[in-house]
Amino acid sequence: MTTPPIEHIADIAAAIGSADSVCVITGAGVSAESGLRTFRGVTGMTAEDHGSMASLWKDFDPATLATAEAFAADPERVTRWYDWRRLGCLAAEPNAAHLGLAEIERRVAARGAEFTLLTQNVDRLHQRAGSRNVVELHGTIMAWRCLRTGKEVEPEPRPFDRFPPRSPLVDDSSDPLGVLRPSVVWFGEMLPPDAVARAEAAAASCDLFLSVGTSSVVYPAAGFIQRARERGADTAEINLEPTPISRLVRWSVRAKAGAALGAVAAALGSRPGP
Ligand code: BV8
Repeated sequence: MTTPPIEHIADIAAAIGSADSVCVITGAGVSAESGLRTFRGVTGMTAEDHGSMASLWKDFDPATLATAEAFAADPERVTRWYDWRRLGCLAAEPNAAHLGLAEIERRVAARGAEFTLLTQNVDRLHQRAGSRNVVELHGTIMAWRCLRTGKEVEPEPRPFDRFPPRSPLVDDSSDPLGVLRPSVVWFGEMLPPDAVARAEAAAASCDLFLSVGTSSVVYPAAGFIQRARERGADTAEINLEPTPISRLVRWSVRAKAGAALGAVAAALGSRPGP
C-alpha cells in the first residue's frame, strides 16, 4: 500500500523559497526518530526503538527531576539521570528531520536570506547534522556547570565516575560546591537572556515561522510563535498529534518530522534557483 502524500509540503516549501527570513522552533519530537524519548505525547516509536533508553526512563519523571529543587534534594539521582541521558544523546545519530533542517538552512542562506533554528532540545543533534544558526533555548546536556565557579565544562564522552560529578575547576575535594550540574534550563529557571533575545528578534522579523515536534506547552518557548503571528508571518506546524497551536497555524501537518522535513528539503531542491 503506497503512503499518501504529506499535505502542505509544497506550500511550506514555497513559503521558505520566497522568505527573506525563516524561523523554526523544534522540540523533542524532532529527536524521537533518533531513539531519544520525548517528554509528553506519542512518538510513533516502540520500546525496542529506544533500546537501553527505554529501560530506565519509565522510572524517571522529567517534570519532577528537571528542577533545581530535585537537584538540591538528591544531586546523585538527578545527575545520574542526566548522565544517562547525555550518554544516550552521544550514542544517538541525527535523523532525517535534523538533516532536512540543515539542508533547508543551507538553501535559505545560499539565497542570502535569514534562517534561525530555535531548539528546546538539549541533545546537540541539530549541530551534529550541520545546522549552524542554532539557539539553544533550554541549554545543552553536553555542557555541565561548576557550582563553585559558575564556569562551564564539556565532560569527556564517557560516564562520570561518581555522582554528583566533582568539578575539575575545584581542587578542594571537601568543597560541597565543588560539583557539576548539567547546563540545562530547569523548570522554574530563567532561559539564557541572549537566547531569549535572539529568539524574540527572529520570531518578530520572520516571514515564515515553522514549529516542528513540540507539544507547544512549555513557556516562554511556546510563546515565540505569537511574535510571528503579530507580524503577519506565515505559520506552519509539523507534529504527530494536535497541539494548542495546531488550530492557529496556516498549515498544520500531521506527520513524522523526518518524512515531512525531508520532503520539504526535496521540494526546495526541485525549485528553480539556488
Ligand atoms: C521560566 C530542559 C521564569 C531540561 C526543559 C508562562 C511563562 C513563563 C513560564 C511559565 C509560564 N507558565 C508556566 C511556566 C513555568 C514553566 C512551564 O512552561 N511549565 C509548563 C509545563 C506549563 N516554564 C519554565 O519553568 C521555564 N522557566 O519561564 O522561568 C519563570 C519561572 C517560574 C514561573 C514563571 C516564570 C523553563 C522551561 C524549560 C524547562 N526545561 N528542558 C531537560 O531537558 O531535562 S523543558 C522540556 O520540555 C524539554 O526542554 C522539552 O524540549 C520541553 C518541551 O517539550 P517538547 O520539546 O515539546 O517535547 P514533548 O515531549 O512535550 O512533545 C513532543 C511532541 O513531538 C509531541 O507533541 C509529539 O506528538 C511530537 N512527536 C513525537 N515524535 C514525533 C513528533 N512529531 C513529529 N515527528 C515525530 N517523530
